[in-house]
Amino acid sequence: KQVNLAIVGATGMVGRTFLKVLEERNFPIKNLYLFSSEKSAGTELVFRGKEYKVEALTEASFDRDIDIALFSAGGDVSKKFAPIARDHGVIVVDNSSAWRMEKDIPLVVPEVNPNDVDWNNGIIANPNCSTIQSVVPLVKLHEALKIKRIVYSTYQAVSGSGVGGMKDLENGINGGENKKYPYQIAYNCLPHIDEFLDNGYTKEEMKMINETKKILNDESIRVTATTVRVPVRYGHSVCINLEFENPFEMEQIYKLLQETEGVNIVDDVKNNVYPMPIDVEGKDEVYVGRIRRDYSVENGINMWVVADNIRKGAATNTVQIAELLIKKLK
Ligand code: 11C
Repeated sequence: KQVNLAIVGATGMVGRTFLKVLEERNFPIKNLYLFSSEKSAGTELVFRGKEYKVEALTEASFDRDIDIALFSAGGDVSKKFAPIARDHGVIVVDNSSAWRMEKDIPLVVPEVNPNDVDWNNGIIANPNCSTIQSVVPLVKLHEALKIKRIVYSTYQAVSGSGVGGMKDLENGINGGENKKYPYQIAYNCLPHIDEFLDNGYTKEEMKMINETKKILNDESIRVTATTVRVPVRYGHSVCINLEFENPFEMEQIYKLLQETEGVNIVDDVKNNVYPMPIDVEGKDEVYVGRIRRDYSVENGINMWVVADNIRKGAATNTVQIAELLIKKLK
């Protein structure tokens, strides 16, 4: 089935990556509509060799025959326009944090909980980038061994903060000022992603904690997180410490990870082989290495998980959700 597809936030970093991913994956599009803020309207973008003029998003934008809309224009735009689109019969796949924790809105990673798209009421949320890459390798481990506790420690790229983050890194390297971050990011690490909350955690940390439980559909898992911005352009890394209910052999862990859709194991420490952000730029899979037993607890492991935050962490996952929808529309 060919669908009429809209992209909201088409000129942003994720918006432009939507176009690339849709083209690469041969997404079946009949008509394509591109929307942005007033400021970026008029920009010309190329899709499958054809030029499209980006239109300013207004309340009338969905007065046409649109099946699916991919949103990546920030929480405020999603809060206002996703319900308008839904009321016009459009199914919205939203990359912002606006709807993720709403009870009646599914939060989907296609390799983990594909069937949750079935109970959508016109809006489906795409998780936070560091959450997406973290839960992909967990799904089979949880099914087989039951995860009791997760400790996430992240090393997140500046592209997660959009163009402003990229500029701060570049300026910092050239001795210039930072504008996006409170401190220099070049040659530094900031244990601070998004705002601090009253409980001492950042919003990014609470996203990882709450979204993980929702996607794995298990409120009993104990989760904690520390999220850190590092001077890397693309590719988030997450050190994941897991504690299981059940005992296991390490061979079983490797086998379960090998069988997990979307996971690539890159783990040969004798030859200094492990995943690195520099190697995953432009890739859609989640790369896992440094897989080893945690000897400090009875049933635990550590692993190092790297993925392109703009692709699997945002654009690719959103497009994969739209692909699931198309299968169901058939
Ligand atoms: C970062 N994870 O790296 C953030 C960016 O909730 O979609 C994505 C924020 C979100 O800064």
